[in-house]
Parts: sequence; C-alpha cells; structure tokens
Amino acid sequence: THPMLLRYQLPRRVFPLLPVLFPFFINLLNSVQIFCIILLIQVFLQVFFGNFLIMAILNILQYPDSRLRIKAKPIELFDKPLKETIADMFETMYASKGIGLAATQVNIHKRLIVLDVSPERDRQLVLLNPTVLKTSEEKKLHDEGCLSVPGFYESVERPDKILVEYFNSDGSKHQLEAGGLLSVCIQHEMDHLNGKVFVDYLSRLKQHRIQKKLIKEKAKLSVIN
Ligand code: GNR
Ligand code: NI
Repeated sequence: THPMLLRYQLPRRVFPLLPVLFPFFINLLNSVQIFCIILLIQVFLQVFFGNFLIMAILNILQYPDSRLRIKAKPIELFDKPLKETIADMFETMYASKGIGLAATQVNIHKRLIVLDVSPERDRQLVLLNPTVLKTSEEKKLHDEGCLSVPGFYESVERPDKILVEYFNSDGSKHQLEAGGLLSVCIQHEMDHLNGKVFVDYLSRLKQHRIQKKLIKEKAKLSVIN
C-alpha cells in the first residue's frame, strides 16, 4: 500500500512524528503489525507524558457538506478536553497550511476558532465565543480560500477593520482590534461558526461550478479507495 493511504487507516490519535517514520516500517511489516506497534507506543506515551504530546489531525469537512451549515453553540466549560480539541485543531491547521480553522470545519459545533496569520507560523490565537463589537464603514476586497473548499480562490468584500471580543482557553475575556489579513480571517472563521461559507458570497453560477467540481473530485477519490 502507498504510505499516504496507510496513514488514514490508523487510529485518530497518533504521535506526530510517527508518520515521518512510516516509510521505513512499511517495507518490513504488514499493516496489522504496524497497528499493534502504534497502539503500544501510544499507551507508553500516555503513561509517561500524559495527553499533550499526542495530538491528532482531524478530518476537515468539504463543501458542500450539509454539516458546514450547522450553527455552533457557545462554549460553557473551559476544561481539559477543550484544550485537547484546541491542540488538535492547531495541528490540523498547520498540517493543511491554513491560517485559520473553525471548529465547524472539523465537525465540532462549538464557538471555537484557531488562527495563525504570521508568516513564521508562531503566533497562535484562540478565540472562544467570539463576538464582533464594531465594524468599520470602509470595506475591502480580499482574495479568500478555504480548507473546506480546496483549490478555489475568489474575491470577497468585507469590512476592513473589526473589534472582536472573545475568551481565551483560560476563560478570560479579551478584546482585539484587527485589520488586514487578520480581520479577513476572523470574519471568515466567524462565518463558519454561523454555518456560512465564503462561497455563499459568490454568484450562483460560481457556486454551482465549485459544487460540481468538488463533487466530481470526491467521486473520483472514492473510486480509488
Ligand atoms: O487558510 C486559509 N486562508 C485564507 C485566506 C484568505 C482568507 C481566508 C482564509 S481562511 C483559510 C482557512 C480556512 O478555511 N478557514 O476557515
Ligand atoms: Ni474556511
């Protein structure tokens, strides 16, 4: 089997370095043996390092999946499982080379966004229960893409600047004034939490074209698998 295909048959929670080592194992072992070894390594890591080293790359829903339309619910508990979800979402976002990810996109319908718009990829931002307090009158066009709409980039008009209130993972309240790419990204992610996708701003013709292409590609992939 091709190493990339094998990766998807493995359990959801996998130590991040393991995929890098796979090509070396694959020549020697069959998938059942690999599965058992990974299970053993995971048990070992859980016992000695706790949960924080073990993250998961989550599955991203693809447009036009109807689950992208679900309105997310406010977060009430700022607990450990929430922190694990945040870690998983960052890992998923970085692995997909995105600058933001909304929980809705990974089929978690809570008001949770992770962001990193820095070129160095070292400025993590977590927005819990975000609300927009103010938007600027001035609007700007910006090219947008979406991890749930792979391969499509289109211009969308949005307010240039916004003032956002949010909670961080400790449950403390913050405000953030954003402009430029950060503002675009926050608005794009908050749309996801409300069941909206950037494609909704485009013409009907473009929406249909994008839907047709993505459905076709999905059909091709399922033939291969
Ligand atoms: O990775 C992303 N890039 C991006 C570029 C321009 C405007 C918005 C975005 S968000 C997107 C990741 C994503 O899909 N978040 O929901
Ligand atoms: Ni998106």
